[in-house]
Amino acid sequence: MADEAMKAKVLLLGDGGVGKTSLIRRFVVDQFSDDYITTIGTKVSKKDITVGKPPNDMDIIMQIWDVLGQKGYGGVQETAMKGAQGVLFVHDLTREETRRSMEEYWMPMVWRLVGRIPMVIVGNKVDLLEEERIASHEYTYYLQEKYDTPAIMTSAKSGESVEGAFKVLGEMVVESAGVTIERLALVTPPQEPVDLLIRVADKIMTDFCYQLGSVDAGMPVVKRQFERAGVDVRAPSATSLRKAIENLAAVENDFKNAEEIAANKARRLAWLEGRDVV
Ligand code: G3D
Ligand code: MG
Repeated sequence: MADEAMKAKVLLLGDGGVGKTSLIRRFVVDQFSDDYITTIGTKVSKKDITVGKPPNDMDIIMQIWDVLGQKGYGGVQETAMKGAQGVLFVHDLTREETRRSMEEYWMPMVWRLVGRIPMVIVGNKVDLLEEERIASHEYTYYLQEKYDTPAIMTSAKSGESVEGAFKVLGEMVVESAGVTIERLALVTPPQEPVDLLIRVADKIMTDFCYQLGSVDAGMPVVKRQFERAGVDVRAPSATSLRKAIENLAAVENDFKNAEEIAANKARRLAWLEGRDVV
C-alpha cells in the first residue's frame, strides 16, 4: 500500500440488533457468528481497501467505528461522530421500525452534528426475506431516490453485497475529500424519554473517556470494566453501575491523583443518585 494512502473514518449507525457488528466482522475478517455480543460504547476496526480502477485506483485505510445503537447513549454516539467522513446507516429489513428509526433518529442526528457527509443506506438481513424480497428491493430503491444516495440490501450472514456497501462508501469519501462540508442547522427532533440509568451509563462512559483524553483509548477500558461490573447496557441496574464506577476509579489510580479520582467518583455517584443529570 502506498505511503500516501488516505485515511477515512466511517461509522455504522442504526438501532441495536440490525447487524452493524456482524457487517463489520464480515467485511474485516470475512466471518459470521450467531453469538450476539452487545457493543459497549464504541469499537474501532481497520481495513485497507482499494477503490477505483487502475490507473486511477487509490488505497484507503478505512477506520470503521462500531457505535452502540441503544437509544439514550447520545453522549457516546455524538462523541463517536466527531470527524466522521462517511456513514453507513443500517436497518434490519425484517423490522420496519428500524428503518423508521434510521430515517427519523439516526439520519437527523448525523446531519445536525457533522453535516451531509457521504452516506450509504444499508438494509441488512436480506437472507431472511422470502416473498417480501421484491417489495423490499423496491422500497430500498425508493430510499435511494429519496435521499439521492446509494441504498443496498446486504446480508452479513451470507456476505451478499457487504464488501460492495463499504467500497461504495469508500469511493464517495474519496470523491468528497477536499470538499468542505457544511453543517446544517437542523432542529433536534423530539426525543423519546430516556431511562435515567441509561443516561447515567452514557454520562459515565463519556466522562471517563474525556478524563482519559481519548475515546479510542477509553472505550476499551470502559467496555472491560462495564462487563466486569455486569452492566447490561440495554437496561443497566443501579447496582451494576455503582460497581462500574468503583472499577473505573480503580483504573484511574494509574493516571490520576487521589483528589481527582475522588472527585470523578463523587460526580458519577451523584448522577446515579439522580443529581445533576441533564
Ligand atoms: P448490532 O451490532 O447492530 O447490534 P449484531 O447487531 O451484529 O450484533 O447482530 C444482531 C443479531 O442479528 C445477531 O443475532 C446476528 O447474528 C444477527 N444478524 C446480523 N446480520 C445478519 C444477517 O445478515 N442475517 C441474519 N440472518 N442475521 C443477522 P442474534 O440471534 O445473536 O441476536
Ligand atoms: Mg453491535
